[in-house]
Amino acid sequence: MEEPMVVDGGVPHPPHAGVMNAKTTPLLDDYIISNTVLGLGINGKVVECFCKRDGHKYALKVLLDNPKARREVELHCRASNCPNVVRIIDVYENIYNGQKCLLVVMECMEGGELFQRIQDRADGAFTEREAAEIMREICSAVQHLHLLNVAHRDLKPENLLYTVPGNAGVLKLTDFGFAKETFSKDSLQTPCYTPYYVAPEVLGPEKYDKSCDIWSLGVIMYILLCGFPPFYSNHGHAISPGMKKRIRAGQFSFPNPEWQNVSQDAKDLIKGMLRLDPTERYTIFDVMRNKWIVQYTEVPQTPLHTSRILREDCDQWQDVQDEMMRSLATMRVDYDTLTIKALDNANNPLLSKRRKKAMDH
Ligand code: I85
Repeated sequence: MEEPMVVDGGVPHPPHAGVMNAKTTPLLDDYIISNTVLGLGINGKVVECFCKRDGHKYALKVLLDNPKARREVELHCRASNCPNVVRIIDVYENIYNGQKCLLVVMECMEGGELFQRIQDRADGAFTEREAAEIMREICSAVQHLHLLNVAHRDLKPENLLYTVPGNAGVLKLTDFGFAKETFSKDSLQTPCYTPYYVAPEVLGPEKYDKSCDIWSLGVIMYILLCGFPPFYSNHGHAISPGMKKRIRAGQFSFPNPEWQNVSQDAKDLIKGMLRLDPTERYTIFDVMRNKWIVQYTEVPQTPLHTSRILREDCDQWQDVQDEMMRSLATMRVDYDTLTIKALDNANNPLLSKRRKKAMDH
C-alpha cells in the first residue's frame, strides 16, 4: 500500500521520511570516545566524547540499531532545532563492539539536572518567578514537539538538563526513547476527502499521548514550587495503597507551610495540568497562553521552600524518580488503551446505528 502524503505547512512528504541521514563512515575517524559515562538512557548509554576537528566535548549516545532506536533518533532529530531540546550534532550507523549501532553525537550539557541545580543553590532562596521562567523553557520545548505532532511521553526531572554550570545556561529536554508520532485531527493523513466537510469521527479518535506530557508538566511544576511531588506517601514509603488511590482519584493538595505564599495563579495552572480526565486537561497551547507563563517576568518573587525541602528529602529523591517513571509507564499503556476503546466506539456499526437512532429522537 502506498503511504499517504503528509502536508504540514511545508512540502508534502511521506509520513516517515527521515531527517536522520546517518553517516556510514566510522565515528572514530571524527571523535575520540572517553571512558566517562554521563548517564544511562532507556535504550542506551551516554558517554563523553571529543571531536578531533574542534577539540570540543560532546555527549555520545550508543543505541543498538533496531526500529525502536530508529524512532528515537528520528523524532529527536526532527525536534532538534528547538532551542530547548538537546541538539543532535551527528548520527552514525556503525558496527560498534561487534553490533550494528546508531551513534548519536549531541551537544554536551555540562550544567547537570534541573533539580540538582535548585538543590545546590547557596545564594538566597529560589523564587516563584524563577520557577515560572523554568516552566516557560520546558513548556516551549513541549509546544515545539506538539506542533510537530510528537509526544515525548517521558518528561521527568532527569531528562531536563542545563547547558552550562552556574546560574547561567539554557534548560533543555532530552531522551526521546518513548517519543511517539501523534497524528491529530489537524494533520491530514488521508487525502481522500475534502477537509472542509469531513465529519470528526472520520478522522479517528483523539490521541491521548500529548496529554501525558501535560500531566508530567503539572508534576514538575508542583515539585518546582515546593520540593515534593503532588502524589506522595508522607510515610516515606515510595508507594502506599493510599497514594495509589489518591492518584487514581486525581486527589492532591497544596499543604502549608510550603504552599502558603504561592500565588493562586500558579495553583490554578497546576490544577488545569493535573486534571484526571485527559480530554479536560489543558493542552500545551492553553498552558502557553496562561498568564503565569506568558507574564512570567511579573510573577511575584516569593521565596520558596523548594531548595531546603530537596536537600532535606534528598534520600527520597530516588523514590520520587522511580515513582514518576512508574506513573509514566502506566499512563503510556492506559492512554493507548483509551485510544483503542475510542476507535472501537467510532467504528462499531451497532453503536453507530444506536447513536443515529438517538439523534433522530
Ligand atoms: N551531559 N536521563 C538520566 C547528557 N549531555 N543524558 C540521560 N537519556 C539520554 C542520562 C540519564 C537522561 O538520552 C541522558 C541522555 C542524554 C544525556 C546527555 C546529553 C548531553 C549530557 C539518559 C551530562 C553532563 C556532562 C558534564 C557534566 C555533568 C553532566 O550528563 C554534570 F553536571 F552532571 F556534572
